[in-house]
Amino acid sequence: MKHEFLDSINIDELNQSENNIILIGFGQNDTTTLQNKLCDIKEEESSDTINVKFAKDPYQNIIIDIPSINEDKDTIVNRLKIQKHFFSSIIDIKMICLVIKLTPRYDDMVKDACYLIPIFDEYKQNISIIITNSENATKQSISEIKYIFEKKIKIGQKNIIFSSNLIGAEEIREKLNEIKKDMQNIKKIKINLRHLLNAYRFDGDLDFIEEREKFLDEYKEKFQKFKNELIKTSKDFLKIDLGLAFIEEKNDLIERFYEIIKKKSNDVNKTVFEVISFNNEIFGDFYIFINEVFPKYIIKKIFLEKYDILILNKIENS
Ligand SMILES: Nc1nc2c(ncn2[C@@H]2O[C@H](COP(=O)(O)OP(=O)(O)OP(=O)(O)O)[C@@H](O)[C@H]2O)c(=O)[nH]1
Ligand SMILES: [Mg+2]
Repeated sequence: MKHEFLDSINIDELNQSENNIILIGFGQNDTTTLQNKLCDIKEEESSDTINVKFAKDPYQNIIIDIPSINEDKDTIVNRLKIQKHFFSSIIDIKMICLVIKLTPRYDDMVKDACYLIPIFDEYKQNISIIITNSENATKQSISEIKYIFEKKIKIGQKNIIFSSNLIGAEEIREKLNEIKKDMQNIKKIKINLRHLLNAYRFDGDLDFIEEREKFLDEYKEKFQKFKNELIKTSKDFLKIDLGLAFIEEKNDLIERFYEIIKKKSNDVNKTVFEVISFNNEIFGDFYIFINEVFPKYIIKKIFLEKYDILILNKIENS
């Protein structure tokens, strides 16, 4: 495994550390500012994080700033490559910090969390939430946010930290250390790629609306056909056959859609963006069908090892 993203910290140090903490969020959620703060790094101006950045805090925690999940079409291939590469490397992770910016609408913040948490669904005990930009939060809104988050996303109030320009680094570090005590090291973290892709929430490009509609129609027709078959099928093994056939058809559809968009756009970023967004759009129905057909443990395997790899491999090879 290559680690070209490593600069300041050497690979052995990282592999041996039991104090690796990742920061991840949507674009411009102050992730880098937070890393700089925790690690006493003075940086004059902030810029888009393109690579994974490693830095150590005074307690020897390695704080890892992951490029954000954002809507910028021009950088999506690179971002996904780096994210995929990072999460398939062989390091242990102690804590996953989801970095969410304070907004007046709590439901927007909850929604962000609802997109981020499933990426790490196997490791819910290792998740904490850092609410940034919270200098204007009142005591009341802080307790409301904690309450709502706990209710809706089932992350304990203790694991929610507020951060702002006005809160000192040491205070945040202490809270992180406190939370960390109750967490077990994750050996070789494995994320849910499907949910990572799903967190890229964008609409398709107008340039490809015709192709998209055509493929959507085709998908809907196929979906209906398989649904009708499923109703007629009572034996479990036949249902599974049907599910596998549907996956094949769907992958084939995505494959063809990819080729057509690639030809038309001649731009790999645009193509990948469009394919992910199309795939996200049809995923809801698809998931319901798959859930009716396969036992739960198989579904995990399909999504992790087969289904979205198709798209991600294209990115890798682009
Ligand atoms: N008011 C306020 N502004 C902040 C705070 N933290 C960061 N900012 C500003 O928010 C902007 C985004 O900060 P970054 O830390 O670069 O955000 P990021 O999540 O790393 O962004 P990308 O890597 O580009 O996705 C910068 O202009 C920061 O100066 C904060 O606590 N309060
Ligand atoms: Mg950044």
